[in-house]
Parts: sequence; structure tokens; C-alpha cells
Amino acid sequence: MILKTSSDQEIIEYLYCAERDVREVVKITDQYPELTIEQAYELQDGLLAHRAKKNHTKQIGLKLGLTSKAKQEMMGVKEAIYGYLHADMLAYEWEPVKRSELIHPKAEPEIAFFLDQDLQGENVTEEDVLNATKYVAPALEIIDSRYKDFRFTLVDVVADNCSSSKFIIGSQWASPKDLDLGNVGMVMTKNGRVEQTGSSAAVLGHPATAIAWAAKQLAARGRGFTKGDVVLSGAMSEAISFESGDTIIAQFAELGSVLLSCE
Ligand code: OOG
Repeated sequence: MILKTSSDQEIIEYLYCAERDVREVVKITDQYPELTIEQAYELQDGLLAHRAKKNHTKQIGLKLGLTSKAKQEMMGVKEAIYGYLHADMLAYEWEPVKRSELIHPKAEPEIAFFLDQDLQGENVTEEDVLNATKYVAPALEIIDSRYKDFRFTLVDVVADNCSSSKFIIGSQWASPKDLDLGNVGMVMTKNGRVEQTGSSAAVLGHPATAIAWAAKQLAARGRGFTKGDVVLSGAMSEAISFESGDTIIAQFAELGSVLLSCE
């Protein structure tokens, strides 16, 4: 990351403080409408470096976003996006997340991939992704855009590390070769009521396709996935909002369930 102007530093500090202070802020493109998507990824790098230092944490993986056609259409874009996961974003099924630490959180059902090989290069295929994956597991991602009313452009959301906030991994892990990953059915309930249903097919047709897509994007920047990374492959349905007192369970065919409770 090359910090070119003081405004880069200002934007990074602005987004970091919004998360730290749990408050929504006006989107950055209101003030910097000329920012490009490449610059947004550089700002994301800067934000992550700043966050890692301030929070005494480190990178443990990546997350993909806007991988479903429905969400791309909603945003009027044709591309998915990616951001990074920090160790302090990991939350647990047995420990309620605190509503007071979140701005306006939403939960998304996803399949997490655990890589036991590096995955790099412009020609990474779905098969390469599956070969590099030791386990897949059910996951809930908590997204918590720092922007007012969850409204943003692609540039805004990329700079904001794709709304990443927390994520929870379920306890049932499987080899990706033991299930039909291209069509894992999912039901997500809130307090016992069905809120969303979906399939992993919503994630660019197959979650491994989404990860192969990301590998290509990363390769263009001289990067890749590395052994040990956890990768959230993108939402299988619309995100749902939650408040204190709510319990969300996402149940996946063949992969068990994952629970999020909020206090
Ligand atoms: C952007 C992040 C969305 C996904 O899986 O689509 C995302 C947002 O909607 O805030 O993580």
C-alpha cells in the first residue's frame, strides 16, 4: 500500500474510527467522488494495516462479497468484491455478540473454506480450489457497514473492507469432496421463524467458482490465498438484520448448522 496523499490517511482514520466508536458515517464518495475501485482496494489495505496495529490483531483469511446475482443486481454491478478477515473478527456460537458493539448488524449464511495449500495464480480453477481445501464448514458472517443506512457504492464498500465485522463457524466440518458443494440447501431462522432459504448455487453457481474468481483478482495484484487461510465464499441469501435478544440459526444440508445469538 502506497499512501499517496493525506486524504488517504484521513479516509482510513475516518473508517477505522467509525468501527471503533460504533457509529455510522457518511459514505466517502460523497466527498471523494473521483475515487476508483483500484484506489478503494488500496484504501482497504491501508485500513486493514491500521486496524491490525490498533487492535493488535492479524489477518487470518478473506471474505468474498456480492457473489450472488441478486445482490449484484441490487447494487447495479457485475463484479464480486473481496476483503480480509482479522483474528479479532472471529466470534463463537457459545458467546453472544454484543449489540452495543455493532452499528446496524446483519447476518449472512455462507460456506467457509479452510485451505491447507497456497492457491495462487491467474489460472486457478474450481478444481484447484477444491484440491486446496481441507474442510468446508457452515458459517454466519456478520456484516456491519460503517456507512449510514447501509448505503454505498462499490468503491465505498471495498474501502470499508466489504462491511466485514465478525464471523462464526459451525462445528461440523467436512471434506469438500464428500458433498455436492454446488447445491447445498440452506434455511436461516430468526427466533425460530424462517427468514431466508437459499442454495450455495446462488454463490456464482458454485462457491469454488467464487474463490477461483477471487484468486484471479488477487493474482492481478501479485497476491493469492495462502495455506491456513479461512475463506468466506459469499452470502447464499439476503442478509437479515438482528437486535439484542435475537437468535439466528443457519441450517445447511449435510453441513449441520451454525448459531448466532445477540445480547
Ligand atoms: C457488502 C458485503 C456483502 C456478501 O457476502 O455478499 C457480503 C454489503 O452488502 O454490505 O459480504
